[in-house]
Amino acid sequence: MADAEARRALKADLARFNGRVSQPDDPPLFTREPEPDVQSVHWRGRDLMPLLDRLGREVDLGAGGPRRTLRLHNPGLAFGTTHTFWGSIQVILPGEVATAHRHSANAFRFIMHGQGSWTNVDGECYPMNEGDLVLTPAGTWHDHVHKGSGPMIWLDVLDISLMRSLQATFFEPYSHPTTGNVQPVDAIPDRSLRQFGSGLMQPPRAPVKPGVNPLLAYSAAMAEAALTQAAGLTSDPLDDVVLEYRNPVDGGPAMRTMAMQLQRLRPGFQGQARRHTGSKLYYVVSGDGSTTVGDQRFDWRTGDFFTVAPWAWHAHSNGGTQEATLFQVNDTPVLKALGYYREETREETRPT
Ligand code: GTQ
Ligand code: FE2
Repeated sequence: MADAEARRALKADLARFNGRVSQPDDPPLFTREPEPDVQSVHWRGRDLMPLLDRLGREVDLGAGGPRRTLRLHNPGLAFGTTHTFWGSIQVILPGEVATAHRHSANAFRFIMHGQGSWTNVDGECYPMNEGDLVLTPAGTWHDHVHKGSGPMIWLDVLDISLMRSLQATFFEPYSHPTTGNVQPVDAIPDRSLRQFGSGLMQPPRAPVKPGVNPLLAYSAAMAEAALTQAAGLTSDPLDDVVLEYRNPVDGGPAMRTMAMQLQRLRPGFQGQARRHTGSKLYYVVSGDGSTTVGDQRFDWRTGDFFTVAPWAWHAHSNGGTQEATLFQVNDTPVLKALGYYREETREETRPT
């Protein structure tokens, strides 16, 4: 009996007992290199902004913990911005409250526009102004309250795709006997910042959990000052001036599953090409420039977003006359933790 026939016959008999044997027409078990479903995508701010405006005007923000968001959808996937995380743009209007809840997904916000909003994270309150980064680690209660005037717009990133693929989804709406569906504010409303905000000096006996970042907010002013200091170093061949938001206790990534960076590309910078496992999303904070990803070229400007798919060659450049600033989130902490991280760089400044 030919092998193919034997396999077919076995397939039929094994099926009754939830067993399988590989068939000649099955796709290969392994590919030489990653062949991701995730696509590298460019979203233009000028396309999204009018639709965000409509979203704010035409879509209600109900109670019970829903959010009013525009999701950055990856066309290669059933859901998600990449196969591990979701990036969404949240709109909240003056006087509105996004009520409290908690979930097993890790989340953070990077503020795009507006001022006067506050996020309450487990009783601590942090302002959300342009360029601020606020974390809501897995399991923390959080609500957002907008006390300012004019719409607030921020980028939310949550490791929802990863959480779903691991089938570890938990969600709980909040309820409090006196404050209802928003949390009361602690007597020390910014405890994590007071304890860990300097980064360099910390209370020696503050309790911390291994791997969990106790610092909940990184202000735009702090990040800008750090980036200005780093600009005095030798240019990084891949990223020019780049800093990672770090857990001040162990120096690890800001979140367990997601690392965030801020970088500045100065005029004339031509970055080396690299590729690595893991996916990333960029938000253009200011300026313009271009990134080649595989055989695509994204000419980006302020307010744009783009993703880089796993193992895609990519290189940044700034051919203009102004500095450009990019915020980035990536899922490499997951790959590193599990031993799946790999990277390569090319000497040339352009992928071929
Ligand atoms: O603000 O808590 O974009 O729970 C998606 C889920 C934002 C949030 C999102 C969420 C939130
Ligand atoms: Fe949430």
